[in-house]
Amino acid sequence: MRRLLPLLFALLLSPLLSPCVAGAQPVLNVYNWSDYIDPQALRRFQQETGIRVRYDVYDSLEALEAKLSAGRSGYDIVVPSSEPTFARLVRAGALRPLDAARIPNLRHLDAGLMQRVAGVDPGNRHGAIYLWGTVGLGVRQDRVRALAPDAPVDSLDLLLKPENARRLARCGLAVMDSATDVLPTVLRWLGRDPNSNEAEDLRAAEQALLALRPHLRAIPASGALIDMLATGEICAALTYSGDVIQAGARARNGVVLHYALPAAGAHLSFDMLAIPADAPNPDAAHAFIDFLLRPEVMAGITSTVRYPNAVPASRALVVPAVRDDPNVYPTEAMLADAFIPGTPTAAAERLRNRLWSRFKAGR
Ligand code: N2P
Repeated sequence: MRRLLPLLFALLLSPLLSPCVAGAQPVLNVYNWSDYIDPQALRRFQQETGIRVRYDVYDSLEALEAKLSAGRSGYDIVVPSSEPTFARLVRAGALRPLDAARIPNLRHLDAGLMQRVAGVDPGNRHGAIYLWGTVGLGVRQDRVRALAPDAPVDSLDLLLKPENARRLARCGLAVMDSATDVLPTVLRWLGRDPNSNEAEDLRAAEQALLALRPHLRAIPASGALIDMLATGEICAALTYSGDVIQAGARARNGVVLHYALPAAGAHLSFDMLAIPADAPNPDAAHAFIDFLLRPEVMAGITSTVRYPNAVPASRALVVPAVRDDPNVYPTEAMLADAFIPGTPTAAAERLRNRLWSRFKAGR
């Protein structure tokens, strides 16, 4: 009987417990870039919907792809750049088509910007633009001027010309760790096709990177790079636009940062809200996308992370210092030569990855 008692107890209690299990709090599993949301938006979503958000972060497309390619990621929301990652996921059937009827706020999206990503997702069936941005240079202009008075403070030449890099090595130089998001900019700076799959072009990019390598203090993940810029540990770095602007806002002790858009044409990327095909909670994912696309929610996100969004109605609600910063919202003229990278062939992808390993190892 003593053995049976706990069983009896459990049986008696089960009618009481089961409604609790059936009504277990729904969970939304989000996998987003680091430093890419307004924490208040997450709190508000949880309050309004009762859905608990489990939130993980990555800071490179390589990390996101590694996680997703293993399958069964368990995520309901991912935020891949339109090319190459989102394009590959669409092609592989790894994303769930969005049910537009459940995302009425899709109507707020800028049709022209959505058209720019429709090339890899006909009819925009699998994704909505979350935020977008460019790749460029974060610079402490005062430090650079002190060490190399004749070096241009607003050009990639500052970093990629070895005679400049050599002089600036003392104040710290860095390149974010991402072959996917760095090589197009280097190829373009060299006057080559940023999407080239040719071994010869990739060799030229490798030469440029290897010439820079001895002068680099670090090749950190983009997330860590924000802190290195903010603390003044480095004085110039190649990374994402909003990360530089966030670092500038976080900076203390007299660190002043500028963002320089590459004059030869900037790498433009669109980060897409998407639902993996095997998402455990697609209902919550749809509710979350709809929530994020509310103009006032988007305004809070852009004001916090300093990346532009694709919801024009949010613009008036963004804090003025961010709304009026042309590095956050570049003008048409600034983007005239910008390019959206393509998706390399599998063979070129292997070459790019090997080249990147050699660059990191410095040989
Ligand atoms: C967030 C970086 C996201 C930009 N820290 C990638 N397009």
